[in-house]
Amino acid sequence: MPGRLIGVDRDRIQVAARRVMARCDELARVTATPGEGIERIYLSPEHARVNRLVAEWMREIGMSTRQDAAGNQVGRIDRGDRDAPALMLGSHLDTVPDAGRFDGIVGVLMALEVVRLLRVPGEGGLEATVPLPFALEVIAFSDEEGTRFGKALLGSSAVAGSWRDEWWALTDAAGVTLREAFRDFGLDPGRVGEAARSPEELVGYLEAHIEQGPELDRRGESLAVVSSIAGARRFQIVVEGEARHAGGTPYESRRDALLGASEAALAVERICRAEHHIVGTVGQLEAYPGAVNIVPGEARLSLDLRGELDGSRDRVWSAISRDLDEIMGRRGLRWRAREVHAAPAVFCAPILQDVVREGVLSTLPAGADDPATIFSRAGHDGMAIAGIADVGMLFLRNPDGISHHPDEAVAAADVAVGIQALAEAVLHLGAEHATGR
Ligand code: HGY
Ligand code: MN
Ligand code: MN
Repeated sequence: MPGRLIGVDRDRIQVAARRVMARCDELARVTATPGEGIERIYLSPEHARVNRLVAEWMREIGMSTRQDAAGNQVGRIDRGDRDAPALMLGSHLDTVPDAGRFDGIVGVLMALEVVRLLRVPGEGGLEATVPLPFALEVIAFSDEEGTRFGKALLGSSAVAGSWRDEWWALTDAAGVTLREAFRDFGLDPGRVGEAARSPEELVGYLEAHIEQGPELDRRGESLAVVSSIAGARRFQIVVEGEARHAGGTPYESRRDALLGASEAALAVERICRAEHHIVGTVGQLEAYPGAVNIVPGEARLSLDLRGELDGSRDRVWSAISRDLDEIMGRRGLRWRAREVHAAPAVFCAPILQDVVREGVLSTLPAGADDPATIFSRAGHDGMAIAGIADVGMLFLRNPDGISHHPDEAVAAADVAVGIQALAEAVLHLGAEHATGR
């Protein structure tokens, strides 16, 4: 089907892309660590500030706005019937520590540009825009990363209605519980259920995101269709040995927890490298009591384990567990693991893969080959939203795949074609719905 975004000249798309890049810079300045990088965590003053900024930008293009009961910022623009289901676009505004300025953020801002392009004449839009048989919503999820409480996808879990009461007791590094943080932010824990959306309210969820991997850069292509999102499991592992004097304790008498944890981290790498599409990462490793002259009696390490398929990922976890039994047994140590996050792999809906593919093709010369279709090793809010709606994703080239790092980058030119592709995808989905697919 030929491109449908008629009446939109390239300059308009370039202006949109420049606005996205400028706003990524503006949002990057809303950080808990000014001068030391970008950090914006769930239920923080920075979270509140970016929600207010994005709400302004939503109203600027005619959207009604609300902050939902879990702190997600939502904008909506109707097409006639105010009760029509909506296509939800968006991504997340929270970050990891010392983050880049595009992970999540660029997807929220691109969604706003798509709404701006697809407004009908009555909303300051284009005469030529094809009417849509559904409303458009943009959501800025509040906690995709899980930086503050360790459990990721809190904002999108609330929207999906999969919030769990056990999460209220989760604590941050300062010992503040999720319940207390909710209240401090001005939210009522007892009303978090009001954020939940029903499947009938949504025709789907479409997210644009940087790839956070090197594939598109290697291919020299701007955009890709996402086939699936890797399933993730996160563990906090404790290794127990015996704290002893660093000088007077002979090696044969030591039960050094840090050395056991270190062997464990190397075992994770060895086992995962031998597998296909499985990655395991130890991102945190701490020794206790943490004095220079004490053999560590305890060590705590995190494990982030992901796989394209849940079954193979879980088999790798069993293999890692067996290896840890051997390591700790040999060293006279004990270990235990607590699972702090789990999200099953999600397959993007074929209809949404198709419209994203059509959208990307609309940005390429006629007769171009199909764009790349790749699976996401990074996690995304779609893993939670898949519980209530079809999920689709569009990837943007991310030079060197650098992400979760200040050097994270995306080219304005790729943002421009990404906006056009996303807008075209929406119009193609509208056409599919209009024909009853
Ligand atoms: O960790 C991830 O994959 C995502 O960036 N939250
Ligand atoms: Mn991230
Ligand atoms: Mn992200």
